[in-house]
Amino acid sequence: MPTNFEISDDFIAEQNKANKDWLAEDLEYLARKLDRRGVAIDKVIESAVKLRVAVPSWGVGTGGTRFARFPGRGEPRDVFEKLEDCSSINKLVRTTSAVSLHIPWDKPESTDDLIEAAERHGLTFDAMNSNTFQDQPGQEKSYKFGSLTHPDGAVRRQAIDHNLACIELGKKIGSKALTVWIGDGSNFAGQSNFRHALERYLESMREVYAAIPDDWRLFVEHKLFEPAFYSTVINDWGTNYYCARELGDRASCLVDLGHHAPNVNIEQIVSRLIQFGKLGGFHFNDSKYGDDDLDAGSVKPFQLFLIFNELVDAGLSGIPGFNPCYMLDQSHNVTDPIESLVTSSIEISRAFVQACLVDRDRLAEAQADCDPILALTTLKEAFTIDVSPILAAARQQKGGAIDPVAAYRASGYRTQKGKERPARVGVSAGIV
Ligand SMILES: [Mn+2]
Repeated sequence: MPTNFEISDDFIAEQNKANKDWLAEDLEYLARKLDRRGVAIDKVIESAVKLRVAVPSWGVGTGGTRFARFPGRGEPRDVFEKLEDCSSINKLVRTTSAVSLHIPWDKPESTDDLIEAAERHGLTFDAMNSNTFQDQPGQEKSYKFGSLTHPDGAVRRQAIDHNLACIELGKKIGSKALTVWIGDGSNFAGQSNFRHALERYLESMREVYAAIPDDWRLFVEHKLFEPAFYSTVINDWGTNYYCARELGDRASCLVDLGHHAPNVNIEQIVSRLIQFGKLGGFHFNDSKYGDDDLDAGSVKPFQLFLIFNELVDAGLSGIPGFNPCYMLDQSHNVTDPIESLVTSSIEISRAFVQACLVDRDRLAEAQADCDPILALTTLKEAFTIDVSPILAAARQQKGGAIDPVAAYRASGYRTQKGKERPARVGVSAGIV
């Protein structure tokens, strides 16, 4: 392999020198503040150190809209260059050591090379993602009118086989989960028989589920609309829950924050899925109007906090089988994708740490006393604590950057990649 530019541990340590003093000062103040409330800051830092959120391989390329895509400089051109970028993100924040692949976008010519590259970068593989929402060159049947739910059994067969191939590849590279999102649905009233489409979905998915190894999980991802604009087969969490339950214990629901109608109470959906033992994991992003795929925590940080409030509460309650997987799934249209993924992973950590600081006894008391103001102020108190020093300390402890974006910019990484990766014609990134 040629020696491509990397952000070295030494460079990060050097950058951290400039920020060490203020971090110590801020930590000391925050430690005193938390101590007054009986919270030991070291324990909180320890929790932050353990948190993991996977990054999607497709996130390191520039996304786009239905109207245009504006390619960035030095974009990764294949899965190996995507791993390079994912590795850089992890070096800066140290919480993103797992990468989620999308097949066939990331299908390698050699599985051994892929394994070797991941090992070299200190990365592992998160959930495999199958793609039956677009046609690939040379593909026999078209997914224009659906895949796993298509009225034609031959199309369904092709879509099932693709999912089986994703599982096989995943087994070789050490993945432990398959995420299935389908674009199937309809654009016109009467176009599709809702009941029959869902029956076909379950029939197809039963075959996929049967191929899931014992130590794997199968995530079903629902989505309200798009690419189908009248109806979607797996349209909401209720349908998702029903399907996951029908399939079996290894199947659970994946919640993509953008896949709900505006103003839907997502934290309550999360709570319901936890209660029903079917919360598999998340695709984190943010939105204003629809499935905008904006950066996590950029529009509705309080919602993100409230979701983590449910997650932390479930963790503390020791709910059996509660073990959700966290992943970012967003589209970067106007930013350097590395900077977006770095800051978004920090926002996930921030919401988690804030949720850890909720005074749960006082919240329970407020709930029991029917005191909504005390309940809300208890949550708000945790939400408004600036936990940045805790996040920075957790990163630093693992060799990451105190100020990751500043360190990234100072490294000149993007300029270097611009030289190493001259653009290839026809490279495109995707959004799911
Ligand atoms: Mn998603």
